[in-house]
Amino acid sequence: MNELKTPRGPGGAILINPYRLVLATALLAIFCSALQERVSASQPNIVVILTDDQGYADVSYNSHHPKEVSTPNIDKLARTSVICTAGYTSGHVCSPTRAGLMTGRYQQRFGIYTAGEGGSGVPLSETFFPQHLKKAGYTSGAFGKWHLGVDIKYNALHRGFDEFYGFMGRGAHDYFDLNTPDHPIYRGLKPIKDKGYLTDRITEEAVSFIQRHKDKPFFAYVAYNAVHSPAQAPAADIRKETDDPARNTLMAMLRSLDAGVGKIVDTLKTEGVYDNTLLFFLTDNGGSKVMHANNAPLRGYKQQDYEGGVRVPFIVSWPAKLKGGTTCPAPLMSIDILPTALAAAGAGRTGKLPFDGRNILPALEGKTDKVHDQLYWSSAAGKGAWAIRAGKWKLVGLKDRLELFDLETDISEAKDLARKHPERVKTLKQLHDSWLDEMAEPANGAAKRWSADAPAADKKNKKQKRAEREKRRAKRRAEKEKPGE
Ligand SMILES: [Ca+2]
Repeated sequence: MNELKTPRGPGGAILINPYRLVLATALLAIFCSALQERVSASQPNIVVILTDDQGYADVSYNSHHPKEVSTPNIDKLARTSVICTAGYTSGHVCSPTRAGLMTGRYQQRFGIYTAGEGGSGVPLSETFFPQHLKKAGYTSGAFGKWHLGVDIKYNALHRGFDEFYGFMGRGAHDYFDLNTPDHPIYRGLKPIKDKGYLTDRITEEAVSFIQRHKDKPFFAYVAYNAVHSPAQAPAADIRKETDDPARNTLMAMLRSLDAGVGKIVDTLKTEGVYDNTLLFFLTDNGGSKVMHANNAPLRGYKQQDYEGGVRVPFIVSWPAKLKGGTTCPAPLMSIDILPTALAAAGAGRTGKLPFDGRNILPALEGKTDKVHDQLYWSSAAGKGAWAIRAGKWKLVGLKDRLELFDLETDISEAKDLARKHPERVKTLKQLHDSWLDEMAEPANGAAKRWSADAPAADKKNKKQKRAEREKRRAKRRAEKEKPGE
């Protein structure tokens, strides 16, 4: 039997053949490079499609949808996805949910309880979604509504995104006037003049991003402002589907949105990256009453902590890993998306701020039916609205009124069981109080908790606001009447 003998020099020192060393180094480099490629090839792309104020029943995969609702593209996606039947948002209005989604944390941890606070800017000390993905080699693009700070220092490009097309500060934007100097569309850090129907433009930009970055892992955050107000759709798309003209316009807006989702999914397929894309589709809060949305079978609307304000259409697709055509009943939340994406990408967290969100992949795979012990909501003292869900129980607080619901038997929150279960009410309220104690003070200086003294201050505030509104209206009227303008 031959023995491999290691060549040795005087004193037994191992002699290294320089040619072999070069060869070994080269082989190691090739091996590492192949390994790197394998790692990046296995890293899924991440796509988050966030719609705005869309009703729970304004997707036709929901069996409760009214007959005028038709979302074939969203339905097609849902059929090959995991439908999260208890998917919630961490806010009941636009900006707070976005702040939670971008950080994987309850937005109340950094003082965001209301749309005004989030729209004024999320503290720069918070780490955003794409900043966590950066080290793992992801290229990130944000498209559509930002609503996380109007000042340029809060622009998506300063929060880890490599590309941004959309509007920054407010919750709403005109769908046709894309050339408004006081509320511009941005490309990156620069305001631009654009034209088209905003829903279609957001789709086109997202599609272009996917096409340009398909060869390496990417993160596309597609935040449609549809179907938020104003109620505007291309005239040719508005049909007399119901006796409610507002609802007819909403349906036309929904059609453009659904077509956009279809184009994004088709692009992923055409480019051959669909199977290894982890895609989340959800809306940012419950359907809006003002826009005549339908949240059946849920109670309430946007701006409320009843299910109609926070339980939303929520689906997750990742054909390479998740069995489609299934449902996940575990209560989960929009703050879970970031930790889940990092787990899927095999990426570590950047910075030290702890997440409140959890990796929901085990729940999506059906390995567990529990993600959180409790879910919490609070919009601080202004409205005095808060809620907690623990298992099947939900306690909804509105000023000094407390209502308890059993969501397993009463998804519509029709039967208040607070009197029947006072001990459970007490326990849930204590849990919520402890959670709220941990949260930061509201950024706008308001109190965290509603108190009986607040209404007087509220009334005064409302009166003052009404007077200011009147003053602004009068000023606009005067300006309109100026000759030659
Ligand atoms: Ca919204």
